[in-house]
Amino acid sequence: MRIKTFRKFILSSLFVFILFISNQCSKTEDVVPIEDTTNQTDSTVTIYYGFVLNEVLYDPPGGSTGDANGDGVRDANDDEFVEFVNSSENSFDISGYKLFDADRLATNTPNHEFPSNTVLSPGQAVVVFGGGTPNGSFGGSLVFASSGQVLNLNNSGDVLTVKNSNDSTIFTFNVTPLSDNPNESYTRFPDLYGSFTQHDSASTGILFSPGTKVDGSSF
Ligand SMILES: [Ca+2]
Ligand SMILES: [Ca+2]
Ligand SMILES: [Ca+2]
Ligand SMILES: [Ca+2]
Repeated sequence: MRIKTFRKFILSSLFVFILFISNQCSKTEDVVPIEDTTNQTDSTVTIYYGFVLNEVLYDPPGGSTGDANGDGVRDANDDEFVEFVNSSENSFDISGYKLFDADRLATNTPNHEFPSNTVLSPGQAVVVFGGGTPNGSFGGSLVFASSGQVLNLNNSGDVLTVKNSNDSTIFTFNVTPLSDNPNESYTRFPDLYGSFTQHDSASTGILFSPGTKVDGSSF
């Protein structure tokens, strides 16, 4: 009787152990967590199942150089953009994900909401411009113009908030520590893993790279 009970105990312990292990595996098999251990500005924490904020242009350069969305017009609002990358090994559904600037967060009305059936392939980027009519290949990324209103990332300081389809905040990006009117983007360098740095210092002469790595190559 005692032996039977002991055997039962061992078997059920084994079962629980196997459940635990398989659960751990299923949690990690489809994601590549990003460890941003070298962040110097502490402006962002992006460790979210391989959905990485990689570049932010809150201050488009003046003149035609600043036409980031490629529509032939430099516009301080329309040419702003944010770039995200699916760095995981599986497709990633971002339908219903929302972007807010500080003003819009206060009223809970997103500047942009990704439409249904927005699915990022492994390694694919998605770029959201403030507005206009984006024109270009952008490294084969998904490209949107902000759906609600322009991104409205104030050069003097702002906070970008990203929420998922359940309206849970998944991360924020604080522009304020980087508010030095750079006339170029801030990008992670190295792409995906590095700290945010001004684009020109990551790739000389290139001021931004919507949809591509800093050197213009595809993700
Ligand atoms: Ca701006
Ligand atoms: Ca433009
Ligand atoms: Ca704003
Ligand atoms: Ca880029």
